[in-house]
Amino acid sequence: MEKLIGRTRLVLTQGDITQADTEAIVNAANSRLAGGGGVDGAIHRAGGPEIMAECRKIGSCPTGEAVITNAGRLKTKKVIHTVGPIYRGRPEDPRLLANAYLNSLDLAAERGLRTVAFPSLSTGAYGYPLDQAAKVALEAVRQGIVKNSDKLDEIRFVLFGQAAYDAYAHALDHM
Ligand code: AR6
Repeated sequence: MEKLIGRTRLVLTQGDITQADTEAIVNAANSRLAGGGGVDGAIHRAGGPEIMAECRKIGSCPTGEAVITNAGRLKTKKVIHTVGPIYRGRPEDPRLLANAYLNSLDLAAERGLRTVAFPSLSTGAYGYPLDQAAKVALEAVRQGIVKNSDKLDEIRFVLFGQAAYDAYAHALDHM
């Protein structure tokens, strides 16, 4: 599924983000940049130890912000590590989740990375309900594209499994 926002394509796909051939991929990291399970584990396994070595040098990343490293053995050029909120049903959860997408897109645009793949941040270990997260994610990405118009060619969501794909497809239909 695909939608054009200005001259930027917003694309929904299903698959494994470690295989993405975009110029940057986004990692669902934790604030200590310490690695873990889910997307984070998959990216470090597939990319090799170079990525963690850079994460150690950077040290940490507050919730909602983003940092960038090289991509080791991955096809992509750079990995943007961002930290979504651990879902607790607080009023600030949507803002923190939106910030993670917006700051990742700002960083990509600033570095001249024109194609970016995102996983569904916060919806695994961090427990954010998929339907709510999909709405926040797509609205934030729309805003980020508008803000960085002419600097981004394609923003792709690489969704893991049918349920995640369906939630994002539904949210995009209603956007
Ligand atoms: N490609 C794309 N999506 C994936 C992949 C993959 N290879 N693997 C899992 N997903 P999660 P979070 C989906 O838990 O909720 C880590 O331990 C998954 O199905 O990766 O932000 C970190 O170190 C889910 O829909 O990230 C943090 O401590 C989505 O990616 C914490 O988990 C996000 O799930 C971050 O939790």
